[in-house]
Amino acid sequence: MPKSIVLKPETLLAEDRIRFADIPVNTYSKTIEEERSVFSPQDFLAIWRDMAAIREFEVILNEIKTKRLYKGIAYDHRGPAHLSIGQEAAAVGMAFLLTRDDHIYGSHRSHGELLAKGLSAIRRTDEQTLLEIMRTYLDGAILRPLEKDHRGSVADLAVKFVIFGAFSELFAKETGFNRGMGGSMHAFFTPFGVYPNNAVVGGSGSIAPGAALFKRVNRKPGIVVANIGDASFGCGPVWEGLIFASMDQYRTLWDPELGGGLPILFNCMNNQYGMGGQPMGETMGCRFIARIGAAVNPEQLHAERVNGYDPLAVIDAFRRKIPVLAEGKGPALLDTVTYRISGHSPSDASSYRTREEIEQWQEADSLLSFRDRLVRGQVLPESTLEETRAGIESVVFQMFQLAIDPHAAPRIAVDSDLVGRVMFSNGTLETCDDRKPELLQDWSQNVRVQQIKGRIRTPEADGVPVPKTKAFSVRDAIFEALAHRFSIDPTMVAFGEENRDWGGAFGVYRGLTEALPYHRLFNAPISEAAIVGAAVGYAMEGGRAVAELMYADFMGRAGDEIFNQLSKWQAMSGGLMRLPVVLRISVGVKYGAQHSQDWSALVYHIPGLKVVYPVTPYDAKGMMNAALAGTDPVVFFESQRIYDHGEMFEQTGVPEGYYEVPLGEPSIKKAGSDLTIITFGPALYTALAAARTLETRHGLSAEIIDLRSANPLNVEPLVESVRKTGRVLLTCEAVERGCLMQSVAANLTQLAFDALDAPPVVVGSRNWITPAAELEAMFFPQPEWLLDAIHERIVPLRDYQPSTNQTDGELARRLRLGL
Ligand SMILES: Cc1ncc(C[n+]2csc(CCOP(=O)(O)OP(=O)(O)O)c2C)c(N)n1
Ligand SMILES: [Mg+2]
Repeated sequence: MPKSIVLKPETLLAEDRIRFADIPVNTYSKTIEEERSVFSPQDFLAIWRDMAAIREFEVILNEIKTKRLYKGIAYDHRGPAHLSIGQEAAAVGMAFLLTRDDHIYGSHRSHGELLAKGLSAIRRTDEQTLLEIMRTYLDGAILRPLEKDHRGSVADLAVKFVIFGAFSELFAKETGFNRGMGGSMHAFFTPFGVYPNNAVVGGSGSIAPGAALFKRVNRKPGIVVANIGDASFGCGPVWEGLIFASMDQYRTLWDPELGGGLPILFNCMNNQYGMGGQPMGETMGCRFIARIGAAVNPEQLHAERVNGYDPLAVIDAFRRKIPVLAEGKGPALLDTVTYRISGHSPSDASSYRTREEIEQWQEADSLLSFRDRLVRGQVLPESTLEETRAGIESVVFQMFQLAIDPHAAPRIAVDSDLVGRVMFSNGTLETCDDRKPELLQDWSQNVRVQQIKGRIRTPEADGVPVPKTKAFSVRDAIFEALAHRFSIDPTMVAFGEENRDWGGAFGVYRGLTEALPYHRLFNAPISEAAIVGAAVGYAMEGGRAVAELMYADFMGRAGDEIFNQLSKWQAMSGGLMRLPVVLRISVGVKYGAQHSQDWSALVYHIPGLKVVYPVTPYDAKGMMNAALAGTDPVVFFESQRIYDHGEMFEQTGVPEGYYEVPLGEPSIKKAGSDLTIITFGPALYTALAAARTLETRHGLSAEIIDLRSANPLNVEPLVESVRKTGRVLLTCEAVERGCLMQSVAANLTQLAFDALDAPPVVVGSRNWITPAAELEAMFFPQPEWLLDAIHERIVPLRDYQPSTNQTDGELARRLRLGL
């Protein structure tokens, strides 16, 4: 809580009532006559055409999925197709007023939204810009097959481009918007403001607020729309996203010049069903999604329910909500009622609903009713409407044929390393924007910087080891790297729980509160999913974000955001997106079962994440510098055990200036010849203690190598060391079963088998809960465990009496018991 907000008992304990305002439900009632003064005949025709385009697109997919045939053209589409037949008016209504600066995020059922937004963007973009976008996007790969036979306007060409790019993406073609790497559920096209769609339902709920944050912090125009299904409002990340997006601080504590509340509209595409579950009446109790607004803030998120079967009602709602967001009064929530006439997927037998129900919605079909209204209101003659419909249907059909043509639209080459090439962007980016970074003070005036100045950066001073109280610590090292990048990159923001006045839960950010304005460093709600999701959205829009989880044990709360979002979007975008996000995760000790776990193996297992765990000040600063200069997501583990540690290895000390330690290079912390000990995390210090005993009492010289980075990892120095010593022990503080050292051990067995005198041995923590602080020595690897394991399983030590059981037999016994 910032000191500027003073809490008084007389206010907080005073009697009062919470009052709610009415939430409008389907209150749109304009006649077509009234709307004629708002829309031109071209507008009406455009709405109609876009709805017809989406319908045809989805009908084709439905036919080829169910019959593998459409109008005599055979095609077998193996991937998914979650269709939105019935939802066209909701999609077109949503997109109609949006500009290219307005960005939409969606779900697995967003073909319609993608097309609607694309077609709407074309209408709002001049020919020159359209041509430029089409010519430069993927170096013209989507445009080329369309250009040669095209007769007509640039806008017409762009319409083909959108439909062809979408079909191609679904069919995993090189001409897809994301080179076929995203597919049906993830396709997007940012030049027209279509941002990632998410197959993990509700995924956009936590990501889109980060996009809106980017717009506010970097003063970018436009709003963000998060299109989310009705059933997905049951997802935790959606709730977290709502809370994150509606924090008071945007309006109470941030510089008013930034514009206030986040410009985001949560738009529920309320098609009445999940897959088969029915949110209203069965799986949820709110009856109206719009009601949720009343729970979030006093403005009730300006929520209302609108008739999503009428495109004009939806457009009317957007026309009223956009200024609300522009005025900084966001976020907003729309509950757009529609109906999915199609099955969840083409294989859906609709066993959860009656035929009569579907028929009633078919009768109320938004295309038919809109056409009838236009005809009856004498806005446009039926013949014009039908001609337009036939025209766009023919374009959609042509684009389908072109997208399945292996010459015009080749399949992405499955035998190449295409996927491998886009897993990481591996770039260097000094700054994401060239604006002057906003700082509140000169660093020389900063109290933390002044404190650090007095600290000793070398292992020894005057010939004696530097005491912790005087040492430049791991905590200081991370601070220095962050301060450096904050001074260079104006887009860089850091957020998480207790990040600001508290100074970060473990003091890394101390001093930054005074140096940075609120919008560059802020406290987030206890919403781990939204913290990581927002960092993803922020980076998708072009910024650099540092998100923090207070304990590794909380990764589960942000599981999807770490495992499916942060890790995957660079590759799922076909390499078009960079995600410069550093996710700082502190690893606890002394706090028991749910606050003292090293979960590095979880992220190590997930492709698409760089995973590092530096444990010396020199490495921490150099690796944080490298992470913050890069363009990939980096999960940066920090051990609470060693935040205070000074430098023990770099004799010349930790440089005051900028330097990088490349991610992926292990570091030999102690040279040796008889045995290699590989460590990850603070186990380095345990290994050092063990190595001292080995040397002084047993005459064995151990080489100690700190991995520092688990992924990527250059194994060459490890192999070289093992080839020299013939023996290797690997240790870390994660529980032994499935820890990432097991993979490293397996790799070394593979790569240096012939040089090994004994199998690689892994010593981790016990496969238990982390017990109380007083009992931790039973749980975390101790120096004597390492000695015992070496003695029992690698090389017998002379005159040695083990104090713990580290034998093969004990290992087998524990495995049998699951312990
Ligand atoms: C986190 C997650 N849980 C479950 C699913 C499986 N699933 C796919 S679509 C769907 C229904 C989603 O319903 P809703 O949010 O209303 O969107 P709609 O499909 O109706 O557009 C489910 C449960 C998923 N993709 N992601
Ligand atoms: Mg639904």
